[in-house]
Amino acid sequence: MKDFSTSYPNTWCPGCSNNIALEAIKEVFADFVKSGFKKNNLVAVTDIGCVGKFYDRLDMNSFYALHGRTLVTALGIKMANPNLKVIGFLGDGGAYAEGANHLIQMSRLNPDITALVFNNRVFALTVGQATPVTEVGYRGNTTPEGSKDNPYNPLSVALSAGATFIARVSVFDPNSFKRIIKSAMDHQGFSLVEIIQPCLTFRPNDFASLRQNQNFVSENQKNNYVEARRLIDSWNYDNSQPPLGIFYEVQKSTWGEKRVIKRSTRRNINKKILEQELL
Ligand SMILES: Cc1ncc(C[n+]2csc(CCOP(=O)(O)OP(=O)(O)O)c2C)c(N)n1
Ligand code: SF4
Ligand SMILES: [Mg+2]
Repeated sequence: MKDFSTSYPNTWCPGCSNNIALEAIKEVFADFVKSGFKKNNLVAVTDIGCVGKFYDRLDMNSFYALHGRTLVTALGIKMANPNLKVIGFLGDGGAYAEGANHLIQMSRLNPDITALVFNNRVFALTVGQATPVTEVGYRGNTTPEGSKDNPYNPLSVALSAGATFIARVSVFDPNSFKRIIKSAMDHQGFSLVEIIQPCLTFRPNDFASLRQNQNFVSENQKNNYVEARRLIDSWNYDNSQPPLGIFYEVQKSTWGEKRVIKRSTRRNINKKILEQELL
């Protein structure tokens, strides 16, 4: 998609699945612009990691945030200009380890921003350490005898904290990938999309198994909390195929909507300021 392409060199490993995601995301963004949304009002905020290179590869307004601090940066940008559509790009390390509390708070507060979590189940840029969603037994540089710690389920935590849109897609299924990311961007409130992807360099065996995943859920009951809980908790980041699709989507007041100050309150504040100035 020419409109969002840059001439910046591609620094991902040859064949990295981020390249597939990049092309699909460029299409989603281009469709947004075609439907009348101003390109200048789309903002990407990227975390640190291989995922951070989306900053280099997308020609659009962007901010390269600190590791684990993407979502709070995105919220700050949205606060400054509520007309912007702000999309965070995070890895599983940044979102589920360093930035875990921010993910919980965004789920709780429901600001109108989107989080795309690229989950390759490894700290890839720092050469292959286990993250909190790596399965027991994974052998990496810091776990030569196999990871010994159980993963946790961050989507389940987000649901508990009040998230209003939770989905999972595979990088190998561009059609549902594009459909679901578009729905997430259309959603009024915090939307969380986990993107399952293999890291060719540090988890090469994932490639074949993730390509075969056809474990799509029915989205007929996506506004049903109990059903969402069942679907999300049915996979605990082990070696089985994760369910894919939109698990939960409901409407609640957003962080911004709850902060529209009533005229009478504003008048009182102004009155108090004036009184203090006269003292
Ligand atoms: C606060 C902080 N902690 C640690 C690092 C080191 N660091 C840079 S990239 C990275 C790994 C990122 O992993 P992930 O978020 O999963 O992204 P991926 O590289 O897998 O796309 C780490 C730990 C850092 N830059 N800043
Ligand atoms: S280390 Fe893994 S995630 Fe990073 S660019 Fe290489 S293949 Fe892609
Ligand atoms: Mg990662």
